[in-house]
Amino acid sequence: LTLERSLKDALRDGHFELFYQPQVRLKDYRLVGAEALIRWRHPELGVIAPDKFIPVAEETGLIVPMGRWVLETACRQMRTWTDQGLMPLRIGVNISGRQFRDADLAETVAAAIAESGIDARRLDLELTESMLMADGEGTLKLLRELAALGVTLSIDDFGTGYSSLAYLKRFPVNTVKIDRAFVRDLDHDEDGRAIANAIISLAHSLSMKTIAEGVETKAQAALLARHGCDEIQGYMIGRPLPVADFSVFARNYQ
Ligand code: G
Ligand code: G
Ligand code: MN
Ligand code: NA
Repeated sequence: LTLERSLKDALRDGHFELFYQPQVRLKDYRLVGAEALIRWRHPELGVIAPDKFIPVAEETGLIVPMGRWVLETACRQMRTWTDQGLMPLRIGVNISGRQFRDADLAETVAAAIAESGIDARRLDLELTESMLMADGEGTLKLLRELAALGVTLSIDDFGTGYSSLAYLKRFPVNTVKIDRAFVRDLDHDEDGRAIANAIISLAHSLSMKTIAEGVETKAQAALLARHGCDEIQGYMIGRPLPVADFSVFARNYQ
């Protein structure tokens, strides 16, 4: 209950902040996007990671107004970077289960796009497998509604959920984000490489793009490039950074 109260106050008082983690295209290492990742800048405790408060925000429903703030802030940031002449970047925003089930999600996304005046095609919504698996018809309808706004859709942490591949082709999803567990396994053995290769091939055969998460080494990037993976994200390229640091990173990148 105290954490719930503190989260409400933090949202009201502007103590949340978005960090941005760079995403690059493997064929030429161009910076193409960034994932927005929420942080709580606590006046006494310092920066608090999302795994410490997102679950409580989910349980209490606070994730809905918090998620609206994330969408609005990410869209405004994209607009600011565009106005500053920074290269056009796509921004990925994580959507939680409760947010996805909220009746106003499409309206919230549309409002954030309209208010900021950004190109909707540069906003990517990261969904998870479990959200897509939940309820066939309602899910499909919502995904179509979101896609109709012009945004792109990704499946986050791919391979960690229900792992039913049948639904992939039913839904208007553009990108598969390969979970970092599979990227870690690339180094270990032939099986790890076979799994990553299979995910990339599957995605491509369904006309979807792939982004590998948690890429930490050049060896991992080289293996992913050999398997035809489209983009990478991870400490090898850059950690999630506060806005000012990300701006510097982006200007100095390559
Ligand atoms: O930034 P970090 O790697 O610690 O994020 C951990 C997890 O928290 C991410 O995998 C992501 O799923 C979740 N997360 C981060 N930012 C947001 C956000 O703005 N909204 C939601 N719903 N989840 C987020
Ligand atoms: O949306 P998702 O839950 O995948 O959020 C990504 C999380 O993974 C963030 O919390 C981020 O800090 C973390 N992360 C990003 N890059 C790397 C990496 O290269 N290695 C590891 N171990 N974690 C990473
Ligand atoms: Mn994500
Ligand atoms: Na992820």
